Amino acid sequence: MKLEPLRLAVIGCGFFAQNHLRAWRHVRGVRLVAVCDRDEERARAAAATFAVPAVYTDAGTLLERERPDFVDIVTTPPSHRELVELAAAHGVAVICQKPAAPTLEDACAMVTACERAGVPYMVHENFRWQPAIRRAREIVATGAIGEPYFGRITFRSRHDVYRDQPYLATDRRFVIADLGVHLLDLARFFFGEPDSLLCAARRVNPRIAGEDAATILLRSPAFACVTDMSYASHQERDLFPQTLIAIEGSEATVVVDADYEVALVRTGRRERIAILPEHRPLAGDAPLRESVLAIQQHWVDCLREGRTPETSGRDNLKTLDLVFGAYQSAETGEAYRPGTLLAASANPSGPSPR
Ligand code: NAD
Ligand code: 89V
Repeated sequence: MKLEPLRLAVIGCGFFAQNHLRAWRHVRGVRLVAVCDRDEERARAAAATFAVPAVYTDAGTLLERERPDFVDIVTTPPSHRELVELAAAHGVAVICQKPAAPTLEDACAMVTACERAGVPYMVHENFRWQPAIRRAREIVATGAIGEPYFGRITFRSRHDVYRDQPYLATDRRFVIADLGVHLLDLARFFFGEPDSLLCAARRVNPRIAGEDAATILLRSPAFACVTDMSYASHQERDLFPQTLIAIEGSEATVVVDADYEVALVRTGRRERIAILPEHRPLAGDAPLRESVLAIQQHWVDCLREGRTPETSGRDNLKTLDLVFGAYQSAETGEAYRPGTLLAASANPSGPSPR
């Protein structure tokens, strides 16, 4: 039986939405029926480029008139809560860009709104959908490296990220919230939940408001994982936007090296792992773009099959807890016990995490 395509609308047509819009053309089982941006020119430009029939400047009006099966929210974080709650109030499923919200209370409220309304909700956390990273995770799952006990997940650059995303220069909290959220999700993807976190962070670039370098150590009895990030690093070759990974196990190490090379390393030996050329319409594009297509397809497949997506709103609360815990640890100099802030945010009578 041929299923009708799911009708979707994209809200927010700025910088990163171009990647979403481009990817939606290749996702199986969807039809893009409308775009919306407060900035009408941006919405119109997106509609023209991607042949979208309807244009809105107000998300509420779009939801009333179009009644889509789901919306894809690609606005900046301060608007996420309002838009996710609006979708939930209309009984519309929702996928929302990272970081889900500027506070844990907002993120919890978004999950609650969607759960109460019975609508699926996923955070667009795309780094784990990069083909090389996915392949490395599969290798760990085969047992080829033995028992994983150490990880290093690193993203260091001096790329002028502020050119395309100027709000990052003025956000009081920058690199942990914007980029660290990806790396902390990857740490959870490879290792599961830590029981302790320690963070050091600093601002190197004096022209921005927030921190642009951070190192976070996650620990549990089973593993230690270091995630480190920077937009201030002088390097001979800048690898933006690549994430380098090493997962050490009792039998071998799996790495994602420069230029997305996946390899299995044993003392004195390196076995390159090819990433199979499956049917990947955006293959050859920047793997970040490919990861956008992969996560969007995952979301649609989950909606159709009634499955919970990997980075559901509820799952993503654990990643955000680590983000806010990292800020707390950096500010206090003390280790953070994961789950503490989340418990306080989910229970408003508890101590405020703000
Ligand atoms: P942007 O400022 O370029 O675009 C956001 C757009 O949303 C703007 O055009 C703005 O007018 C519109 N908007 C804001 N509030 C709105 C509302 N209530 N209704 C309708 N439109 C509204 O921002 P961006 O750089 O594209 O970032 C968007 C999101 O994407 C952020 O959450 C950012 O963190 C994320 N992002 C993710 C990745 C990734 O790899 N996953 C990369 C870059 C950005
Ligand atoms: O997610 C983001 O905001 C991306 C990146 C991590 C590459 O900075 O722009």
